[in-house]
Amino acid sequence: MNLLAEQLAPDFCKFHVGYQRISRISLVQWLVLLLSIYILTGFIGQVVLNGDRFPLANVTSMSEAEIALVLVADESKSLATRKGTDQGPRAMRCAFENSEVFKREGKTILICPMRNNYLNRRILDTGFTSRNDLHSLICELVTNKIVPVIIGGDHSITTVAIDAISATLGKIGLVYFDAHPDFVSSKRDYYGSVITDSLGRLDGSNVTFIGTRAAELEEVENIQRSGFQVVSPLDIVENGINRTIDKICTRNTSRKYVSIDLDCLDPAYAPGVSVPTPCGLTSVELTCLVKHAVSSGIVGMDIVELCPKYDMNDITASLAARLLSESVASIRSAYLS
Ligand SMILES: [Mn+2]
Repeated sequence: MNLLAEQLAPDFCKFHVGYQRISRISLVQWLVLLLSIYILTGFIGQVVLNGDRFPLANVTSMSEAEIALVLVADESKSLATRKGTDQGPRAMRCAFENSEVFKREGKTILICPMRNNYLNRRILDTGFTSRNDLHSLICELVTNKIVPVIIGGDHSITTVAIDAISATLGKIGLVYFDAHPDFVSSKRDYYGSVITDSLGRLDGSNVTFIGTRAAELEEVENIQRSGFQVVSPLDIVENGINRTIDKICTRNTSRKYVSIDLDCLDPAYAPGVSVPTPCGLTSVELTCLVKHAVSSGIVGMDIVELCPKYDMNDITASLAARLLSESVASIRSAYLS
């Protein structure tokens, strides 16, 4: 043992001397080093993010595009106790790369939906956009007759989208897939007041809530006053999916926006959301309804509230990616018809 200690001692001394040398580097030098690492890794992160694209994006400029994917990593208007929807867009893109493509012999092959496909679509991935820049970007897209497909982020980005689109088109219809009506009026400008904040821009005869099941009393009163159409999960169970499709397609014209809060789904299918609510839609019910909604014509759509921190094995992120595939495959642009 003594021999071993003697053998180890010199190395320990060398380390000790080295340690003292390191500690002699001045505090200022340490700060400069740490700042450089911070800036460098932040810069690298930006480059990697901006280099990333959804695999289904096949054009690189607005002049070529008919559909634009817009990512908004923002949850500044959420009051949820479960935070993390700002990580939703990134998680959805990763899930898309894992579950919506096959990789074989160095090739990436897109999965083709069985009803419609997106291979003849001109799809642009505009990358990440801040909440502040979203309004002007959507105005630009709409002016260029491009359908914005926005990926959030907390649900309040829908308010920005509706405001921007209606600035060009006037009042628009809305199909709102959500467990909650987001129709609070005692508080404004947050993810629970999307409908109240958008009221002046909506065509009241053309608004449908789907999957609604968790409202505050004031929201129930606001719905009754508004005359908006509501289809709860219980309505779907009792009346069947076809009746719901009829409700979407007969009342909602092509000048409509489709918003999908992933919490409209049952938490069994979508645990990774910020406000999970039991007794929701199944994944295939939602997919079916969304495909019918977007194929009857839209001015824009979004998929919001993915909260990866609470997801399990990417189950919600993969479903969100599938919803994106199925939607994009079936979108009929109100700008081109
Ligand atoms: Mn919502």
